[in-house]
Amino acid sequence: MTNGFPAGFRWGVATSAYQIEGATRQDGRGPSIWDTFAAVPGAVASGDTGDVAADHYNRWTEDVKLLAGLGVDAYRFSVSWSRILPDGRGRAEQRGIDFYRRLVDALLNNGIEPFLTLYHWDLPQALEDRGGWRDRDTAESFAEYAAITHDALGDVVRKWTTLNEPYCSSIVGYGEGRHAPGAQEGHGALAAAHHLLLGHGLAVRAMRANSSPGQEFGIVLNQSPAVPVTDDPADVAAAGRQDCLLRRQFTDPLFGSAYPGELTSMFGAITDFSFRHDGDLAIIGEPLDYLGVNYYYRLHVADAPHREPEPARRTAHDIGVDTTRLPDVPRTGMGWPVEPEGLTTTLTDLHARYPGLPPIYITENGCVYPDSGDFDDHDRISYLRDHIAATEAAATAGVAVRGYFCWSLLDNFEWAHGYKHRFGLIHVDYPTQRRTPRESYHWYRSFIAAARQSP
Ligand code: IFM
Repeated sequence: MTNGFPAGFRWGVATSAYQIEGATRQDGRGPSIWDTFAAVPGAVASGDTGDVAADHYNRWTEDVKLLAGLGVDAYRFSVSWSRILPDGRGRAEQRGIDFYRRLVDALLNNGIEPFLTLYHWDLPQALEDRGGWRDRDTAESFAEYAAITHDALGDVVRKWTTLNEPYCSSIVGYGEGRHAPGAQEGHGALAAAHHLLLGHGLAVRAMRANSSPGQEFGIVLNQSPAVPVTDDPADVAAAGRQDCLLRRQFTDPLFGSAYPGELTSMFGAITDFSFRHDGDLAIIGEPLDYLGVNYYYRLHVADAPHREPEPARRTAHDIGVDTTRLPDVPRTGMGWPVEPEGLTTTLTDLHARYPGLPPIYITENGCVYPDSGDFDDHDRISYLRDHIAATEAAATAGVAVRGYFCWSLLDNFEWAHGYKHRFGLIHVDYPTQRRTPRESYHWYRSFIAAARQSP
């Protein structure tokens, strides 16, 4: 095979704590907003919860063996804040810290580099009870948690990611209410987005102040670029609003030193942005060593009338966009359009838009298809192959891409969808917790081995 990837390119897989660990009441872990949300009737499909998930907390040694068998260079996982600080701040739980140390030690013993994410959506419930991400104090608490975790694991972990997909934690969690904490607020969602970014900047500063040479700090953003369904100016403007809410609300302050002006104008009745304080943008714009990009699909956007009668509640589902008019292309089992070229343009567009953008890792990419039951997931193999090629095309075009992480190592709790959708290279039989590598696991292993061989 030809290889357009730079030397040292990292091949990996990714997971997150709440989606795989289970053991939600073990070893002093405190409740998180996802424990609370999943217990609300109707919030998660089939009443599923993360209580057991893939029981990774108790089966991590087997999972590290599977990682080693896959031959990956790196493993991206997240730490559960409420395992380390059961009340969100204050008293630390040593048993939680010890769990992650054992995991990291085992990864390193197998030559696998740990990529640690501090926040993958599981805010301690105690902090939500005090206002959650609507509240500026939560940003300060996050920086404290980051500093404590960094103190505990900084000698063995070099890659430190603050947040995973702050769009989902803010707009989906506090605006649409499809994710924990299940709020449907306009102002609260935008305040949450700002406080997540602020917490990120404060955390980077706190960790960097205590860092050793070779440590790197970054953030992971979901990138679903918005494409207008026609060249009608109304559709083009709608795609612009969608992109502003999902992408530029985060990338502009992180890499462009300002919020997009459109963000304040497109919500009409929301006029109170006093949660943004002087000096916040300098903290948010703290230089980063890498950007993680999660790419699954493009959004196809048409103009639509506002659906909420109450303008003060306007949020993601009420910025006057319709994202249901999909093109005639193959779709995954979740109905997501398969458009690998969207990954290439996402990367080249970021590169062009933000001079000084740090190097990029593709920190998530993957898919679900109906389970055939025989572990022969050839559709997933095609999806991965085409998206890896799309990543390579961006690298060849001059984008600094440093690695690719497939989502996900194991089948897991897919948030509001529960266990229905299976993203894993490895099948998990939930009643027995038996792990069975799918064909895609074997394909990815061979692919990585061949990529390492080729010049
Ligand atoms: O499972 C999620 C993950 O937690 C965040 N990014 C998207 C994945 C698939 O929906």
